[in-house]
Parts: sequence; C-alpha cells; structure tokens
Amino acid sequence: MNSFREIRRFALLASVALPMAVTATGISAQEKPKEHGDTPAAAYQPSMTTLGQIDVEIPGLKPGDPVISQEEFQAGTKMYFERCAGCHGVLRKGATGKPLTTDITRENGYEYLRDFIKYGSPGGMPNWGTSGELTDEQIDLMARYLLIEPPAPPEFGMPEMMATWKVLVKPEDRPTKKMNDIDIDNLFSVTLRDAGQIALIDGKTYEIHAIIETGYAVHISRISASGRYLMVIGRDALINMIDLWMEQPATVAQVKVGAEARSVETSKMEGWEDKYAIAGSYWPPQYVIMDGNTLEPKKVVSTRGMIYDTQEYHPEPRVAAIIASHYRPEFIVNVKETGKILLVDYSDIKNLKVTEIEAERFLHDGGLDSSKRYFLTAANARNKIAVIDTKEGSLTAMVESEGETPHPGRGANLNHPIYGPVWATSHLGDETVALIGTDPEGHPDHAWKMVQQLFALGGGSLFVKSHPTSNHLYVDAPLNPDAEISASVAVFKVDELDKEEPEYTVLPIVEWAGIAEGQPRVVQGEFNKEGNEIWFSVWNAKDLESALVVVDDKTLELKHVIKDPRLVTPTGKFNVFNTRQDVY
Ligand code: DHE
Repeated sequence: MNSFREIRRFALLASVALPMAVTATGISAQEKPKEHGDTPAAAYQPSMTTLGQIDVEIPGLKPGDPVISQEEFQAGTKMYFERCAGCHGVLRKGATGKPLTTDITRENGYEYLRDFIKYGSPGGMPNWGTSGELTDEQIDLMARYLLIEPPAPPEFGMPEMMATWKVLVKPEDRPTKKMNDIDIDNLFSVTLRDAGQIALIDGKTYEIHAIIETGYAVHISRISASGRYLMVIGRDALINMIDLWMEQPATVAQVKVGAEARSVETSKMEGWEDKYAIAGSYWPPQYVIMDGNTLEPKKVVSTRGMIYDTQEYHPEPRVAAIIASHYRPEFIVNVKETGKILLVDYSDIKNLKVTEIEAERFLHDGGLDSSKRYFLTAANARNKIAVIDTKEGSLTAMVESEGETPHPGRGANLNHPIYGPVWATSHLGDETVALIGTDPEGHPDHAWKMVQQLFALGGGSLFVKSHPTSNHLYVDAPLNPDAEISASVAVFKVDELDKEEPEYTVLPIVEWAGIAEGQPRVVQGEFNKEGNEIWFSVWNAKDLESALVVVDDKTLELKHVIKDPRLVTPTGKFNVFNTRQDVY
C-alpha cells in the first residue's frame, strides 16, 4: 500500500483533491459510501490557482457579518479559488457543486458550514477535514468566509489583453522558409506542467531540440494548420506562439487572454489555414479570436448567458474544449455550465455569426471521428456524449456513455470488426470504455449508439489513444488510487473486439521507466507521425525523476525511455502531424 505522504504528494502535484486510498484518519476509501466525493471523478475538478493569487478586498461588510481581517479574507479567497471554485463557481452561484451565495450560507449558519466542510456529504462534497486536507483553523476560516459576500475577480477585456500582447519577432522579420533540419511533422511538444515550460522532442532521435518557457502550470499545445506555429496555453491564460521554422524554434508572440484558461486552437478550414487562433477562458467566461500570425486579439466574446434547458442566467459559464472544423470556417466551442456548443463562424468576425447548439451541461473535452465530420464531446458530469455534425452545423445525437464521468481527451478512432468506425472514451469514475458507432452511412443501425462496453484497468482514466495504422486501443488510469494501476496502461487488440469479453494486455510503463522513487502516474499516450510507436508520460512529483516511455506499437514492447533532468512533470504530448491533422 502506498504511504499517505506519497498519495498526498500526488494530489498536490495533480492539483486535485486527495484521491482517498487511505486518509489521515486511517479510514479506507472502501468504507465510505460509493457516491462520496473522494472518487477520482469528484477529485478531478478545476483548481483556480491563478485567480487565487489576485488581491481582493472585503466587499462592503453589513451589520452581523462575521469578523474577518483583510489578511484572513485574502487567505480565504485563495483557498476558495484553489479548492472550491471548480465546483461551486468563482461567484459561488453553483456549477457541479451547490450554490454558496450568502442567502443560503447565512440561512444554514456557521456550524453547519464548518461541519459540512469537515465531514463532506454523500452528495459529492469531499471531506476536507477528516481527510487531512484542511486543518480545523482553515475550516473555521472557510466557514466564516462563506458567510460574507464573494469578491468578484476583475474582468479581462480588450484593454487588459492589449497590455499583455507582445510580438517578439515581427512576421516580416521571421524566416520565409524552414531554417532548421528538424522533421517538424514528427516533433512532439511535451507539457512540462510544473516547470511552466514545453519540451520540443524529436520523434525519431528522441533528442530534446528546445525547452521553451510558457505560462503557469502549462496545459495544452495545438498546431497551426500549416504545421509552422505551435500555440501553447498556460492555466494563467498566457499563450505562447512558437515559430518552428526558426533555426532555433522560439516564441514569436505572446498574449494573456484572461486569468484562468484551458484551451487554444487555430483555424483549419481550407483557405483559412493559420489565419486565426482562438482561446477560451474559465475566468472571465469568454473566448477571444486572435490573428493567427501575431496573436493580436481581435474579438472578445462573453459566454455569460442562459443555461440551455432551464433558461436561467449563469454568470460564469467556462469555456472548455475548442476544436476547428475542417468543413466550415468555424470554431466549435464547448461552454461548460450552460451546456451549449457554439459554432463560431470566423469568415467575417466584424459581423460574427454564432450558431448556438443545445447540448448538455458540463461539457468538457472531445474530438473528431475518423471522417473528421463529427465532433464527439463529453458532458462529463452528465455521463453523456454530444455528437455535432460539423458539416451541417447541428446536433446529431446525445449518447449515454453508460459509465461514470466520461473523459475522452480527444478520444480514439478504431475500425471495429463488427461495427465499423467507432470512437472510444474511457471514464474517470469506473473502468469502462464506451465504443460509439460513427458511421451513419456504412453502419446506420449502429451509428450514435454505444455499441460495446470494454472493461479496462480501473477508474481514474483520463485518456484513450489509437492510430489509423494501429491494431491497438490504449487506455490509461493515472488518477486511480492503486499505484500499480496508475503506473500501467491497458491495451486492447482492435481485431479481437468481436470476442464476447475482449481481454487486454497490461504494459507496466513505470517499471519500464526504471523509476522507483515517488508514485509516478502514467498519462496520455500519443503516437508518432508514422503510427508505429506510442509515447507515454511517467509523471512524477516536481522534485523527482520523470520520464517518457516509448512503446513499439506492433510488438507492445519497450522501445526507448527518454530521461533528462529537464523533463520536469511531463504530462500532455502533442505530435505536430497528428495534432494538426486530428489523427487519433
Ligand atoms: Fe486538462 C485537455 C480542462 C486537469 C492534461 N483539459 C483539457 C481540455 C480541458 C481541460 C477543457 C480540453 C482542451 C481542448 O481540447 O481545447 N484539465 C482541465 C481542467 O479543468 C482540469 C480538470 C483541472 C484544472 O484545474 O485544470 C484539468 N488536465 C488536467 C490535469 O491534471 C492533466 C492530467 C495534467 C496537466 O498537464 O495539467 C491534464 N488536459 C490535459 C491534456 C489535455 C487536456 C494532456 C489534452 C488532451 C488531448 O489529447 O488533446
């Protein structure tokens, strides 16, 4: 059994609440009600760490407000943004968690709040006190803090963006042809999360070509349609635009688009390649369209508005995944809390046309099917997958994933021996993998239905991966509390999926990496351009050794281990070709 210290270290590393294999009080997770908030799914909630760093003042106190000093209020705000805002909302109006506005908190009173925070609830509230995550003093502060009006963090509109916008190398001063001998299409951009950097690693020689400074707790990379510009976004909403044609690839433009953000994408429609970039923010709730050559912000659009079904106002609907259509000059934007998928037409941004599709609340991540026509995306707290026809611009289906909290990343496309083209997602809350039929013409009876459910290693899975040339489906489980499971990957053979209970092979990735210290997690497989090898991150604590493990896709044997002191907390990996062509 892993020590509590190690588990806690990972919880901090992952910015998620404690995955509860063993708590400080020694109570095992198995003794708690299943629906208790300490499952990997409940724990995997946004942490607004950047917002937590802003200075706030106590909103005008009213008679009867609890006594709180400015210092305590600042500490309470930081704790609230880091731990609570992901579920209860920055403005405390509720999201996956209940609203905590003062009309409610005052009605319930100090003792109720204190005990709720300490012991949690079967409805999903983690037991912050008994798990050892928060001390009694911190809980006392949080209970008092919640009785006071919440502070509203500052907005971040065009003037604030322009103040951060930097063009480090002007377009006219950039090379007119590729100046290096790097095989750009087979380059991997690797997130070095806690270092706030990315590593550019050669897909053939495994050489690190460059380490580039990026935003705080850097999150994802996306590539411009031409393959020249790499866009990287940090959780602090800082975007770095890196020119891969330069002799030494480097940042040529930068802009900060908000206080908290997770997504960036570029225009991919024929005729619009490299023209625009877009980024979505958690705070303020908005997206911004930028010039694809310079990152100059052009248009900022708020996502505040009505929830798709109840048509009640939501003050902070966060922007989650954004994907570029290959069929229309449109960005497809997931708006979490209102459950709307926006098709943002970038052909005329002065007269912006946005198609608003009613989907489901709590939209998170997703990707395209193998034809690139359909976008499949998880409304993860609703256990549903929305299917958008990017050619027609409409909702095609809502599919139950029949597992708890689907988390596909971009998903994986397979050619199933019975059902033809299918798209796969794994789940955070259980070991199931849902295969959904995606071929309405060739396999109309199976399209937009869950055609098969596979059983992989366990809950806590974040990403699945395959490749058109591969006979394998890889399923990770980095947030599983069992160290052996989170250190491994399950692999299904695609041509054996017609068996009644398809079996999987387990790849002991951490063991292959030869890392004994810490409790590293294996996360996010990514194929090289050719599709004959898949890379996994062995994600350890910041001060411990991490690695990338390269697996031979044909033999499922270890091919190579990339280790380097500069590889600090590697997580996401983005192969240039596969990312720009949406191959997964
Ligand atoms: Fe991510 C994608 C949000 C935590 C690694 N993550 C995404 C996307 C969103 C998102 C909205 C889709 C972007 C897109 O396609 O445009 N992630 C969040 C969170 O809100 C959350 C849960 C908590 C937080 O505070 O940020 C979160 N994510 C994590 C991690 O802890 C991970 C595992 C490690 C890390 O580097 O931070 C992580 N997220 C990733 C990766 C992708 C991603 C690797 C891209 C997957 C892909 O294949 O495209």
